[in-house]
Amino acid sequence: MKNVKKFAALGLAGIMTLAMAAPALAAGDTSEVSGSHVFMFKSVGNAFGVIMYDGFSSYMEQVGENCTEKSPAETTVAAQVQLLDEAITQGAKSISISTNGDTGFDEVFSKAKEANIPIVSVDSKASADFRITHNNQASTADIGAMQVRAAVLIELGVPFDSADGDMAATVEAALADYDGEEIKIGVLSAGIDTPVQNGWIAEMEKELSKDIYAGKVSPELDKKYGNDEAVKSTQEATAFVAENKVDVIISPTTVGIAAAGEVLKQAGVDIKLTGLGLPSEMAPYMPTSPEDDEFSFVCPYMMLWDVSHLGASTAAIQMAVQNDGFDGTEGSTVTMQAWGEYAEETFTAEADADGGTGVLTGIPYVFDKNNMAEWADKL
Ligand code: RAM
Repeated sequence: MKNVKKFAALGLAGIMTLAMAAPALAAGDTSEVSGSHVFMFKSVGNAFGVIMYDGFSSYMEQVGENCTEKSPAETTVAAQVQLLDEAITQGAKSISISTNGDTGFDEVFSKAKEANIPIVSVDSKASADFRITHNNQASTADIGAMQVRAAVLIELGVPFDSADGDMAATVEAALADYDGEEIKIGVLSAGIDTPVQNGWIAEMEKELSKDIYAGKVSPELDKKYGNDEAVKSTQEATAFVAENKVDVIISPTTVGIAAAGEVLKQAGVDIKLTGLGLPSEMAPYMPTSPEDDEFSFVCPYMMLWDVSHLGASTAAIQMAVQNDGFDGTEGSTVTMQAWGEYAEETFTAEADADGGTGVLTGIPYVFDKNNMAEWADKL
């Protein structure tokens, strides 16, 4: 498996320095921004954002550039707009952002454009009108479909390793033999307007509209929104338990899946869990040994990608803008220097459905009982 090899190389720069991650600037902090590449995640305190910034800053350090994290305390568009405005006024060199919504940024992004501050989005898109390009962590269609397949296989008691690399065929075969009640899937997402999660949910719905699911898995997803906040995500996960309407929950956010893991573990109910999680946060709810019976755990398996590399590739895109005239047009390329244990890579901007372009820099990876012990300490 190609992805295993690439992912197994993950380690040097990002992960090991996690504990040393620079503290994020609090809202209103005016230091360190001038002449610096600003990285803005959805909010501070999200481990996914911390790991991404660690990769970003490690690459920037390697190429001799300064960078700063400037993420808001609250996971809202308004809070990001305020900090963006400050970053522009303070003379940021570039802005890399994972957005909390798809509207509300136009005015501040125009201001950045006028000041010649390039905007690259990562994880959650910025408008095609203002971004140079979007750094996509893995194919949106793949992530959406894989999460549905994982949810169905888990509900049917099929271990991931029996899929032998072909989840689609395994789901089809398992459903062909299934004549039980219609399976109901719940989604515990981030914000109701968050572009990246909404993109994945649309792909989940597309997957569920395929004939193989008809009459066996409900095409309707029961959606709840935890806003990428631990407290709100816990409340929403608790509501799933109280309502007892879904068989399995997909949480396409590391904050949501960890909160749901704890709620489901405490409740001791039958509802299973999968989605996108950090192995370090999900270890208490997942099998960690090949000998484990994965179905006695809340979350038998889940997915993610190389988060540190995602941050580093974002930095590489900004450096290509700065030094190589990369403007994000379709077909233009970004060369990412050898970094950590990675050899030099080249990424190509491809047309995106929203009229802008995107650069694909990663692939989804499944964490299950066979590799969790290895990854729980690293990611
Ligand atoms: C969360 C964020 C992010 C998502 C990951 C999987 O931390 O919401 O958008 O990509 O999880």
